[in-house]
Amino acid sequence: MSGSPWRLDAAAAADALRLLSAASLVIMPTHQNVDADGLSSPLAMMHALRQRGIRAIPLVTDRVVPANLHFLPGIEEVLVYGRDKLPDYDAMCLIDCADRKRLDGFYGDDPGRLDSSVVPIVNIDHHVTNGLFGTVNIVEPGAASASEVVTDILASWGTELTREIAQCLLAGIYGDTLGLRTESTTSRTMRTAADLVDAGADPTPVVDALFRLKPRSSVCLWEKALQNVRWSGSLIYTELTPDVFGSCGASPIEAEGLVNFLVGTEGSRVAAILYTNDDGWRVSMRSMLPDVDVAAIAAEFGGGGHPRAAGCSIEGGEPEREHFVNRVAELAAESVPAPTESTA
Ligand SMILES: [Mn+2]
Repeated sequence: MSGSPWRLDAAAAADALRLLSAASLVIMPTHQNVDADGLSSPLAMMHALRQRGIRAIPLVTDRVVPANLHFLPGIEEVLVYGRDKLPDYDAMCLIDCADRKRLDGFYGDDPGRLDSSVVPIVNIDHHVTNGLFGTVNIVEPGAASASEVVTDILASWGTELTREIAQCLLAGIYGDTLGLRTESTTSRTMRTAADLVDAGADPTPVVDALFRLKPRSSVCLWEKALQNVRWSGSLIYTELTPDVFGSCGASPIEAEGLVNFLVGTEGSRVAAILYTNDDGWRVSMRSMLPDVDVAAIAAEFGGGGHPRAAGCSIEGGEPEREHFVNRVAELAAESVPAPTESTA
């Protein structure tokens, strides 16, 4: 458990409230492939601003409200870009979005929408890479989730922490920390979660929706992926073809937890999933060991990422794939300490 302590910039939070209070409608577009934190945090903000008579609406930018987030209080008020009519808005609040380009079509169709000199933007986030594109920026990389930052902002505003707000914020924290289990989880994160439970949030539906309930297609996909597990040295890997996804009726997102499942296998130093495509394979890699840097391994194949999670692509066929798995095994091999020099 690590993570630097952080303290909310109360002056920026006050600026954000002034900006939002002046608006007649605040739109809150979410990042593409929206997850629990990305949707829960604007929903909590919607409920909170309503207490002050400010209208704010979350907008899912890439066409789908994920089925596992339907339990969030207020989800029926969320608009979907391209499906629902875009209302007239005069302020924007982006939460959990490090990059304007991650707003999918909402940005792509008209980048001018994200010009803060045209429409004022409140930018609330916890990604260290945030572009600080807002009129007001509240970015706290020490926070494990945007929902944690929003919890503090609402407290600084004197917002009444209702059960529905607490439920949204707890879902966001659990989503980004995998239920308070990631390295980014701090004691502060846990205290915030405890405060939300005290305010009426119920962890059970959050845990069920985010970590337990799954479609039958996921079990089909995992069954086939696990039957096909192979090793190269300490690399454990499996391949998933479009045929497998098709025969199970599964979407790519359903394979996402699989590499994290494999990485905990005894005797493995690196885990990978190879997704077959027209050019070869897209690879997702993980390691749990401090002496293995999968970002460096991925970089050798033109990819990148973080030391514990990275990805790359392999172009070609069987020989290229064999070279890849052998090379990863070589790079991940336990380093042998250099022999001490003998003067005898
Ligand atoms: Mn987040």
